[in-house]
Amino acid sequence: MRLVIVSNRVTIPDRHEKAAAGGLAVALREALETRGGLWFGWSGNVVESDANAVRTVQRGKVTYAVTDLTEAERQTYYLGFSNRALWPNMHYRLGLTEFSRTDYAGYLAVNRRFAKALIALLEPDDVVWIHDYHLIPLAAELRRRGVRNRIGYFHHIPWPPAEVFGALPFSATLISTMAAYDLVGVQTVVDVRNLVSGLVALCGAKVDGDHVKVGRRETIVQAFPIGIDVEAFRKLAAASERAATRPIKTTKETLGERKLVIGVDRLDYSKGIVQRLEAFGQFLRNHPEQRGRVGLLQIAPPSRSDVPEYAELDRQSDEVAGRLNAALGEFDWTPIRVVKKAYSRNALAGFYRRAQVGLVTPMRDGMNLVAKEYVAAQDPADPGVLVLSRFAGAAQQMGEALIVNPYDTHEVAEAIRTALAMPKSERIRRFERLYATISATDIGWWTHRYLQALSGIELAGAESAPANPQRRRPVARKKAPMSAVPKSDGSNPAKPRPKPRAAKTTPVSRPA
Ligand code: ADQ
Repeated sequence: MRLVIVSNRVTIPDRHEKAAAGGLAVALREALETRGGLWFGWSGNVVESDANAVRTVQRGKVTYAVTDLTEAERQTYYLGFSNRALWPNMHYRLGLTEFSRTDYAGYLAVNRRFAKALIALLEPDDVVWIHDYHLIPLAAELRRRGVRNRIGYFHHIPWPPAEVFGALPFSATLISTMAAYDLVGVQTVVDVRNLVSGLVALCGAKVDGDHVKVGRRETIVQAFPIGIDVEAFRKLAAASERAATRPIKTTKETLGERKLVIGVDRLDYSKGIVQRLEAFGQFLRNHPEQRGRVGLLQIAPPSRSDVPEYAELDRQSDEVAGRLNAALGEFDWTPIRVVKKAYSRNALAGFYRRAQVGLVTPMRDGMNLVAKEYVAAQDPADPGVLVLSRFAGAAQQMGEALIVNPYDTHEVAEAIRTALAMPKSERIRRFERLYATISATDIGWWTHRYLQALSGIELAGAESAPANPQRRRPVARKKAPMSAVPKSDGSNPAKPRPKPRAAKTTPVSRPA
């Protein structure tokens, strides 16, 4: 069984590139290397016209197959519908949602083009794992062309309630394409509830446990909270104590005895960066004795700068940081430093370890890996405190953090104060529980659990067309598992597979 991963962007590693520690891309690469497989998606390149060509590159047991986008496709599929309509809608931001029919048509057209290109590469018993909101209708496009392979989807961002998702034009059509997947994974039980009730409200789905039937197709919806490579991150952070790299050495020198509060996010309005800066200002106003004794380092590399809402956020964060620094700073102390750069994982691990407070306050987030990275990087003998938004998926697993409402500036300001004053014994107690949770649900656990669930599904409702019509290979019959064709050694590995067990969800400590 070969694994095929499809994601919006594919980065082909250099031949001798050492994998960076942790990270989703690395985990998926490892899953592919273990099983052998293919990774398909956009190269990141934009061409004037005719982007149909697919380039393949072999790296060990993994084939990377990439295609370019035309400028029109980048505008409509990527910047337009994916990032100006779906992204804000799915982060509950109706006011920021910009829908256009041209963008939606472009989104569907790229999904169709990806489906056609992928079919030419598929083998009958491939297991296909599609990632994220750019590619929601991809399985439906594959099914329409007769693909019967096992296809799973993982949704990395929140799924909003039906009332919110339903405000998006064509929402019923789009959500109904979810039924083309055999397994739909989302981050939390709240997202499961929202997606399933959306399927019921918008397209009359019938629900039986985690099985959801739309018309003749049935899918399974479950929560798979994503994790990080905790052990790798812990090691990087511990090694940073000895490292003499410039950012870490300089942070040490410039901080002196001062305490550090850290925020690390892509510059994105969902991350609540502006609100966080305001909360830090509020904290300094509420507690003037803290002035000169603590600083906020906000690391926020720009992303999606071609989208107007992101350019506006960039301007706004500069404006707020400048205003607060001018109002509260001293000649020898700048309260807020905003650094708009991406750092290596080594440097990030070092920054996290030096920070007494990790301030992770998104207005809404699928999971938020920074919360987990911050905990993994702490010194177990003297750990810092995580302040975490209740609207991050991570809050459902990480109840021992100081959980806050990011819309309440005063509450966040007071949580910063509580974190800075927290006795060591309590910091250790909270840290140990958080660390145990993120270790037990790390990235290896997540990948394994998802793929196990996907390969355990008894296929149903597939049409009786060949897996790859172009190639005319033999395929399994309806309801038979894909590997039902006996192997050349005479064995038949495909006894009917059990229906997947509702995978256990991780402890839910509070609703998001
Ligand atoms: P993102 O929105 O990108 O991911 P997040 O989960 O926090 O959000 O992951 C960001 C990653 O980028 C982290 O690994 C972080 O270390 C890294 N990063 C951030 N700033 C950086 C910097 N300045 N330099 C280097 N690295 C930086 C989406 C969803 C999330 C979901 C993830 C995974 O929006 O909700 O948790 O996918 O499913």
